[in-house]
Amino acid sequence: MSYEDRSTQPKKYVGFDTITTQIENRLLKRGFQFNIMVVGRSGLGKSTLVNTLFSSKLIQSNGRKSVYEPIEKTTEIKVTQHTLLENNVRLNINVIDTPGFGDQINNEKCWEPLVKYVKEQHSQYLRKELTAQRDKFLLDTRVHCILYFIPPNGQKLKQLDIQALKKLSEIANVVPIIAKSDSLTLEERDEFKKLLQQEFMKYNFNIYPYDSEELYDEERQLNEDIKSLIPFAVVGSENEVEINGKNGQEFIRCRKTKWGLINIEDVSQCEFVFLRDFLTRTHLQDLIETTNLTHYETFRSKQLIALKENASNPNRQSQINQQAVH
Ligand SMILES: Nc1nc2c(ncn2[C@@H]2O[C@H](COP(=O)(O)OP(=O)(O)OP(=O)(O)O)[C@@H](O)[C@H]2O)c(=O)[nH]1
Ligand SMILES: [Mg+2]
Repeated sequence: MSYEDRSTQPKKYVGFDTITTQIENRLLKRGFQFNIMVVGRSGLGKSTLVNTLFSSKLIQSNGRKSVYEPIEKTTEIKVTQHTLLENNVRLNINVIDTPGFGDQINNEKCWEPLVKYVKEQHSQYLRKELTAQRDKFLLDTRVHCILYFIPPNGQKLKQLDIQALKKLSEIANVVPIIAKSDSLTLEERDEFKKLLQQEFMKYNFNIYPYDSEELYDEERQLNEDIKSLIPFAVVGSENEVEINGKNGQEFIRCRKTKWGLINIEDVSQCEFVFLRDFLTRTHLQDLIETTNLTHYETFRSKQLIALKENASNPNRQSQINQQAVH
């Protein structure tokens, strides 16, 4: 509103109705930081899917420079940074790719390095927060979302996945997905989804999104809809194929097989688009906020209580630091 316009307003006009624009401008300038981790058994298409999710709008990255570079087996936790820019909104994304489970002779507790990684990021953030002269904006490396890949075998969860899902959902927002769902028929996919939803209830996993009394009615409804879709049945592909579409020649992202094309952007073929919308359109801010207000807060208060209790006993300080990552 211009100053001239204000003179015509009733006298009591203060101008705080512009607060949303002010906040928006500030947030847009700063940009958003979103950290997403992919986890699951070996060879389920984790690396492919994250590249499918974010590569199309990528303007800067320290990962692979082109889709023609082959995806290699992931052997260590690897963070790649991407910056997406859409309508002046800057989104900084860290993708944390992790080695697949289940390749070792002894696969017991193979999720432990991942739990340790998540807790370490919390611990680093807490340390930064507690320094006397902390930075104005703390670099946020906390994991905001874990995509958990489940093999498309139509069976109940195996012990390894049960343990991993349990441990990870206690400390971060976990979103399970059915990997490589092109190997299931549509009926099999629906059956499997129902079975997995029952399994999540049976084992009482804390699957994101969570129920909260603070939600507005529309948000609650949206979460109910999302819950009925989880685990999203996805297909990943980095390749684009030129087809004769409605609007002439167009490129679609798909998997080309001997018997035809799987258009991964087509919701009648897989739920990749639902997952992408959920992550980038409807729940991005909530994933970041829930990490801060729920998961990090739990970690923080545990640590601070432990610090207080042990303040009189300096010998135990080193034990606290160790507890932070176990
Ligand atoms: N059929 C099918 N194959 C897929 C899909 N996504 C990936 N693949 C293929 O599966 C193989 C493994 O893909 P990756 O993305 O390397 O799998 P990963 O989970 O990162 O593997 P690790 O790093 O070894 O754990 C590749 O040949 C991919 O082309 C999918 O949705 N459907
Ligand atoms: Mg990989």
